[in-house]
Amino acid sequence: MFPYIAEYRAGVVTDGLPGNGTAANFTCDISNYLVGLHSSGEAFLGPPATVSFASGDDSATGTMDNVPAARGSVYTLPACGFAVVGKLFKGWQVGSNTGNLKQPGDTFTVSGNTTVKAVWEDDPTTVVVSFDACGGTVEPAKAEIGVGAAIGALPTPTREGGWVFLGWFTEPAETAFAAGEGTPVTAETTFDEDATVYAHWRLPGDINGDGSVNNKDLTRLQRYLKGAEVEVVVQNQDVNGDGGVSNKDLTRLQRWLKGANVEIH
Ligand SMILES: [Ca+2]
Ligand SMILES: [Ca+2]
Repeated sequence: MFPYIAEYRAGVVTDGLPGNGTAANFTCDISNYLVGLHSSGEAFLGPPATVSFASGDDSATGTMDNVPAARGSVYTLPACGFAVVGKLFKGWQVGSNTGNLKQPGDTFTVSGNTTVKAVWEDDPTTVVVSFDACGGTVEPAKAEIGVGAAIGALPTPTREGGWVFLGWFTEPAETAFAAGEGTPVTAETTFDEDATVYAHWRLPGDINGDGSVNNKDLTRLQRYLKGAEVEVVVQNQDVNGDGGVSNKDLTRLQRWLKGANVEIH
């Protein structure tokens, strides 16, 4: 790499006094070198290094660009451009120095390529509710609310393949037959600690609850309508959406399976 040859000279003065002042007073006239500020405030030319930023948390959002800096220069730490739901920014860890967190506006001397990592602490006044879409997708996947506060507006997940969202619940649905059962989560639900809530889904026409719609569902509905003791997904029986369960639903499902231009509910 570059030999460490900082030049304690004025560089090429474009404005202001040589030797002291800000780096903006100087122009680099050596290829690949950068203008930096020595801790004394004197500008100099030095070989380049990179200051890069790490979020410090897998769930962080935001990005921060790498910053080129002259090796040996004093670098002033910026504000944190990352955010983590439910956590507060505690400070910057410079390199491997875990014992001495620095704050935005603090400085360090760039001795080489340096990673500056954000350090976080739990926000004691908030809880994080995670949304598990259970086969679907949802945005945002987390909400931060005050301890004991109502969660308010809930996100609506989506799922490919015709699945219909039944709502958020405190437990996942064990099977299609259990979807919609359990304790629902509403805008008024409050949380005293971090929690995960789960999407429940149903698939219109999936009478036997096996996750697909085919002739087996037709047979199952037929048997059910004849009074046989068979298990059916209650929410999926009213295939034509008229509010009742009858042979009309059987006909509707049959036509849908044959590719007719009809809707199933
Ligand atoms: Ca099925
Ligand atoms: Ca019906």
